[in-house]
Amino acid sequence: MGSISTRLAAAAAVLLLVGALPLATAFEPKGPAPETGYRGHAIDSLSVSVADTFVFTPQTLMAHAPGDNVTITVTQLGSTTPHTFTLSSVTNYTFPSSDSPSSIQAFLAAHHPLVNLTIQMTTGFTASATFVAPPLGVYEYICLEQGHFGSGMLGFFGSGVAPTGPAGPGAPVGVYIIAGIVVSLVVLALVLGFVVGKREGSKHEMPPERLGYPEPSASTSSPPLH
Ligand SMILES: [Cu+2]
Repeated sequence: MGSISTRLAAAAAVLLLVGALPLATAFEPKGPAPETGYRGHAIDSLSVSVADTFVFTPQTLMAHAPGDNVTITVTQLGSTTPHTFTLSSVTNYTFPSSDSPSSIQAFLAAHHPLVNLTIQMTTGFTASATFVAPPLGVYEYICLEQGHFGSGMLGFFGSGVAPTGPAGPGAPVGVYIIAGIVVSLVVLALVLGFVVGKREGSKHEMPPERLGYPEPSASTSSPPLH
């Protein structure tokens, strides 16, 4: 009984850690704590990288609060694929995945983007933009190169709120949250099973020496007096 409950407790502890870790990372604001700058507004420095695939890394960014001075630097790690980093100015608006390049361009002409950087296809190329964090909400960033947005090259910038990543295989944040909840439920079930098992086990517990354990008090607490 003793060794099984110890194993159960150890398994529960490990699962609890595994379950809590993704939850903690999912809600953790990205980047270091803000410095304070002009007019007392915080300065948020954010970094994004792109490569020869259709993905922004990371796929979520966050300014600590609306009104912050935000600098975004985008770095090219690839060598064959140009990109743009285009941040929409429309609060809580998500481009439909079926949007054609011409309809996206029409939308951006009507709603001037907060940031529109061109990332050349030279390894190590960087481009950066500074802007004031917009009103509270989530803003989508996309790549305007032909076919890139359609292939899932997008992400979400939260102003004062932690954004959820895009759905799909490239965006595990939502999956982490679900996995964290499932693992936490399993841990709860294990702990409940452990408690119930211990209560039932205590009715007919064997003396420790018959299980092969020495009496703990004899070996650890008081040495023999003679
Ligand atoms: Cu692109």
